[in-house]
Amino acid sequence: GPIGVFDSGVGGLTVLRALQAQLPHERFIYVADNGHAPYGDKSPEFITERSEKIAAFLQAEGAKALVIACNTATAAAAQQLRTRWPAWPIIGIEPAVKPATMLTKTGVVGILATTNTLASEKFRQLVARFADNAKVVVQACPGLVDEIEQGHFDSPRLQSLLTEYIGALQAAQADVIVLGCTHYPFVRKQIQAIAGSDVQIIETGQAVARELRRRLNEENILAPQSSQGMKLYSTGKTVTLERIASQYCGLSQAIERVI
Ligand code: DGN
Repeated sequence: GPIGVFDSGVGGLTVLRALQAQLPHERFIYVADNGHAPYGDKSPEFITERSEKIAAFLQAEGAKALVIACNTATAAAAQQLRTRWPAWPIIGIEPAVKPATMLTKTGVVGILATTNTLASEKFRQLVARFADNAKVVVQACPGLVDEIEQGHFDSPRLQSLLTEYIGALQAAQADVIVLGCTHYPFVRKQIQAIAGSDVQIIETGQAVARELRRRLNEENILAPQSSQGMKLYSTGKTVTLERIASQYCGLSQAIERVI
């Protein structure tokens, strides 16, 4: 079977890129829940309900494993999904706090993520685990996902949001910035330009791909050489999604509207 992947919208495509690169013989099905994006300001209950619905759809499509390519949905729903499908390999994504604390020279790491991710119990526990290694400063980024979801990677609004959010982390002396939302890698260059070349930026797609490979291996369900394929679904408008998928991820197939 294929690997099911979902996000609130285009963000998970940055994870999908990494999954494809590390697992080129796998088939993938991606669901962008852009009919309900952004997740950042929705209630955890709503996000969990959407996540369950999408997971059930991917399960019905025969997905042999599930990747929650969204930090916000992982924080809100991963536990519930694992309870509902205990035998299904489910891989979530969370901000790369640990690697950041190992890289910092100032002793301060900055996390950019959605309001929901930062407010979650899961994130609180993650930070607590590395509290002895470095100081963790967080910055919620309202508005950022909306801009990226619309494909506005160079808009004045995006620039001003980034300037504000990155400025707050730098004022706190952060020298490592963690992209704690899968949408943000689309504007990594813009973030680097504002932060300056002394600041290191960390994203999580590669780590998720390694974890997925480890799980597939462990379960003995890695695909044979021959299988390959990609199916893209959307719960909302497909025009911008198609443009971003093809322009930034080399995925030029038509996107089908579902659930
Ligand atoms: N891409 C999602 C994440 O990683 O948190 C959230 C995007 C959103 O809908 N706010």
